[in-house]
Amino acid sequence: MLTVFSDSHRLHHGTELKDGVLKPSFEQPSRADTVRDRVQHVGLGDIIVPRTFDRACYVNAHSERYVSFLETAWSEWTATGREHDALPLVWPVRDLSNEHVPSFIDGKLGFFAMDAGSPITATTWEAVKTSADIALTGLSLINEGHNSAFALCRPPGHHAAREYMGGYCYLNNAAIAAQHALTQGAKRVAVLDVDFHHGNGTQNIFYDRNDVMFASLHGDPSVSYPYYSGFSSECGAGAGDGYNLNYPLPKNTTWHSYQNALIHACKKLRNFSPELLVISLGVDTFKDDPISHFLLESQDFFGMGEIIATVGAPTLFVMEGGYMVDEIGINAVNVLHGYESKQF
Ligand code: OKP
Ligand code: ZN
Repeated sequence: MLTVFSDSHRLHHGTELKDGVLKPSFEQPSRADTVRDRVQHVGLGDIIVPRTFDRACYVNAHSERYVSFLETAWSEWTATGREHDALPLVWPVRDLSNEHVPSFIDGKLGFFAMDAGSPITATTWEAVKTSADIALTGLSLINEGHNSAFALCRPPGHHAAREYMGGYCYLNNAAIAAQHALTQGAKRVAVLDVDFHHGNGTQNIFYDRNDVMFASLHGDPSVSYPYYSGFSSECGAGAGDGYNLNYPLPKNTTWHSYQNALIHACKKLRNFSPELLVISLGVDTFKDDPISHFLLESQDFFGMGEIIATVGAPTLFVMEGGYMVDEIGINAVNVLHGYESKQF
C-alpha cells in the first residue's frame, strides 16, 4: 500500500487549555512522524508527497465563507496586535444569533468553531491545506487503480463540519476526499470512522444525503467528547434518513464488544455497495491513549483491518487521532496490515 505524507504537517503545532494552563496540544507533530517511521520500518510500501488541488475541492465539503475564514484568520488576528495562537472564547449557543457573521476576528473565531481545541497559528493554514491534499492524493491513487491507499494526514479532520473547526480539526480530510469521489462521478461512497471520538464533522457534512453512508464507532457522547453528537438516534435527515449509523460504546470497551459493533457496521456498509470506502483511521481506541477511554490492544488493530476488508470496496485510509505517540505507528500500521492480509 502506498502512503501519502508531507513534512508540511510540522508547520502546525498548537496549544490547548489543560488544567487551566495553555500547554502544547496532545495533537503533536511527532504523531505523524512516528507513523511515517513505522511505515518505513515495516516496508508497507513507497511514501509519496501530495499533489496540489483546487480550492474548489475544499469548498465542496465546507462553505465558501468558512474556507475564507481559515485562509485569513491569522492575518486578521495579528492585525489586532496579537502574536499568540488564535483561539475562540465566545460562541453563539442556543438563542444567541448566528444569522450574522461578525466582522471582527474574535467574533468570527467563535462563529466558525465548536470548541477551543483548534488553535490557529501563522502556518496552520499551510499545514491544513496540505493535509486535505494528502487525502485527495490518496483518492487519486485509488482512481488510478490502486485497491487501497494510506493518507497520513495531520492535522486530523473528522470534527470539522461544513462551517466549523474543533477538536484539532480544520478541514475534514475524509469528507473532502469522499465528496471529491462523488464530484468525479461515484454514485455511492461509504465513510467508516473508527476514531475513539464521534466524527461529528463528517456526520454534519453528509447528514441529509443518501449517496454517502456514514458509520461511526465511538465513546458514548454522554461521557466522551464531543458530548453533543454521536447518539444512536442520529440516523440522518430527509433523503439521508437511514444513511447515518452511530455506535456509541461505553467507557472501557474492549476488543470483544468493539468487534461485534464493527462487524455490524461493516455489514451495513457492504449492503450499501459503495464504490469507495473511506476510513477515518483514529487509533485513540488504544488502551493507553491519554485522552480516550477504550481498551484495545495493539494486536486488535490487525483484526480491525481484517474486518474493514469485508466491506469489499477500494479503501482510502485517512489518519485521524491517536495520542499515545509511542505506539501510534504500530497501531495504525497494524490496521493496514490486517486489511492487506485479506486482499488477494
Ligand atoms: C480529536 B480526534 C482533552 C480534551 C479533549 C478534544 C479531543 C479531540 C480529539 N483533554 N479535546 O477525534 O482524535
Ligand atoms: Zn479521536
